[in-house]
Amino acid sequence: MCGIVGAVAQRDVAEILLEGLKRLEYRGYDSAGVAIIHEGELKRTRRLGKVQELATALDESPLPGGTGIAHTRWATHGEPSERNAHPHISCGDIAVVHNGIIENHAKLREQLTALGYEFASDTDTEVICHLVHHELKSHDTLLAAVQATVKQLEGAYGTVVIDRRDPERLVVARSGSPLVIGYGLGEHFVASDQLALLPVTRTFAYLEEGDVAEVTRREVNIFDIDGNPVTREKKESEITHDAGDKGEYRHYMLKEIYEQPMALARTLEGRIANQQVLDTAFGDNAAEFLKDIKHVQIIACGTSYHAGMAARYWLEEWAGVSCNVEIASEFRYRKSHMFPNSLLVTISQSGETADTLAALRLAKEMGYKSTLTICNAPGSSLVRESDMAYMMKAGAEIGVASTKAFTVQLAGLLMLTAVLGRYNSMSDEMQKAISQSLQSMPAKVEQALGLDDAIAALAEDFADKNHALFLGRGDQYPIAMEGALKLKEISYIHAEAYASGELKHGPLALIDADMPVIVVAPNNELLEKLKSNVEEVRARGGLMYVFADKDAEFESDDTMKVIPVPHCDEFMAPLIYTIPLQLLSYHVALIKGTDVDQPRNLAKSVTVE
Ligand code: F1P
Repeated sequence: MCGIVGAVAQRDVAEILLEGLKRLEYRGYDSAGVAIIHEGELKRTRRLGKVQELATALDESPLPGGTGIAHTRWATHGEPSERNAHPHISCGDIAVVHNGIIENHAKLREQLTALGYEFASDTDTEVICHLVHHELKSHDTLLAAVQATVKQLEGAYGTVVIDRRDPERLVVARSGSPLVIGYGLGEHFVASDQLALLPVTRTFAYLEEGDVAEVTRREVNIFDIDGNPVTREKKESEITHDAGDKGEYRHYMLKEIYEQPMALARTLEGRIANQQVLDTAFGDNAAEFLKDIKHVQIIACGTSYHAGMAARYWLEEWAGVSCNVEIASEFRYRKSHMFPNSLLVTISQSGETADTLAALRLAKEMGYKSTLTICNAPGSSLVRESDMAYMMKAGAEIGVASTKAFTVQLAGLLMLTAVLGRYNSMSDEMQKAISQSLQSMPAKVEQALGLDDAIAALAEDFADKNHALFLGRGDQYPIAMEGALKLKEISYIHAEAYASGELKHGPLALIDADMPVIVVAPNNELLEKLKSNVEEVRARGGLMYVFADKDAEFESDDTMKVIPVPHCDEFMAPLIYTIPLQLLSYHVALIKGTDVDQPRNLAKSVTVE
């Protein structure tokens, strides 16, 4: 959600902090701030708006100093404003940045106010800095005061604290919100994501839940939830290319759309042999975990949820296992039934989505036979807490609206279908056909990207529209849902998706010339039924945009524009039809002039509920 960066070094750290914030800005971006200790004084600069506003302010009035913390915010408690931006400061001594939500902040605020602390913001975070300040009256060290403070906090936090009276130390604490320590030469760093620190180090250790660490230039001492000293494994970053660069592209989203053939090729690498998907795609011991599975429960949010929705069609039809799919925030708060021999699958680009993580923890308590995550972030909470992980290898995704992560998730889920199918009712021929389809995906996606110019021209029609309807049937229904989500996320056009068989049960009432209808129509056994639905729209004066297989025999006319999509087999069709819908939302957003990579009110990694 928000982004955190901290540094303790012999050099000035403002530039490092700022660069880190820029790299994390895609996660949350309504305000940003930095606090640095210099000659025993705590100096802070905060700005409403993007990190660039903060950069300009620091250009005009630089903050020297070797110990500092910085934050980019996505508001939860308190409106986006300078006074609510982090870092928050207590009594000129303690500065704090925080990701997550402190659920008992109201009670703590009352207690601290009674103790004489004055609050300068509406945030939940501010209780942390006053609490630390208060605890320092009865504890000797910043570490001990933070340890005493976190015991009183309920909710999720990743936090970094500095004290101007102890100027060469950061104290960090993690519970429910990721934090990573970066190791440099005679300097150390902390961040909510290693991406922030790649310009200064490639050696990282992730804190575990409940850990508190004190970080100085020379040492990093980590303590577990009970205060025992622990070591956390240091690893070299696996990020091979620097995702912080847009290259030749105007937006990260466009770059990521175009990276899909490469991302798919990477995700397939080493996972198919002898025309079969290998169990090891899901981890070394995956065969043991997967062989008796008869039911799959998929949990995810947003785009990842749509990938799960598509997989349900495949798992039930081709793998012969039953499958439920549910939004994580619903699953975690309701009593659900668990079938015997059930596999719990979480899908998440970031691996840190709070609701998905909570759902996984609940499922483990419920006694699911095994747990698998389809995830793009190595070392993330979902990966660490699941029995198995399918590492997506899509490369860092910066655009808030997910694109390449979605298609790579679909590929991973198709592989899961093949493997579970092998342990259940799938024929060798079908396994072979799925493997072949997977292997031809990168080239087919490349072909589908060739529709870019045609779609850019089409996008003009949407510039003055306020609503749109997306229709699909079968496993294209989730694709229609994903198309609608993309359009609303980045162009702010209200878009809804319907399974086209549902048209006459309500949405037909909406059809008129101002409601464009987008139809995804591959050449499958549902095509004839879809054609009847198209006629229903046409008869009501609706304007249609039909993405159809060239053999599907749709003709463009006054009421319908047909965009021929390269011919593809049934296994890859949902993935291929996703591409033109991504391009459509991108071009509509361009015309509307919205912020494509950082749409209003959204955040990339939703680490709060
Ligand atoms: C889920 C998700 C994304 C969406 C946006 C907000 O994230 O809904 O699908 O694009 O970035 O979060 P994740 O669990 O897949 O990381």
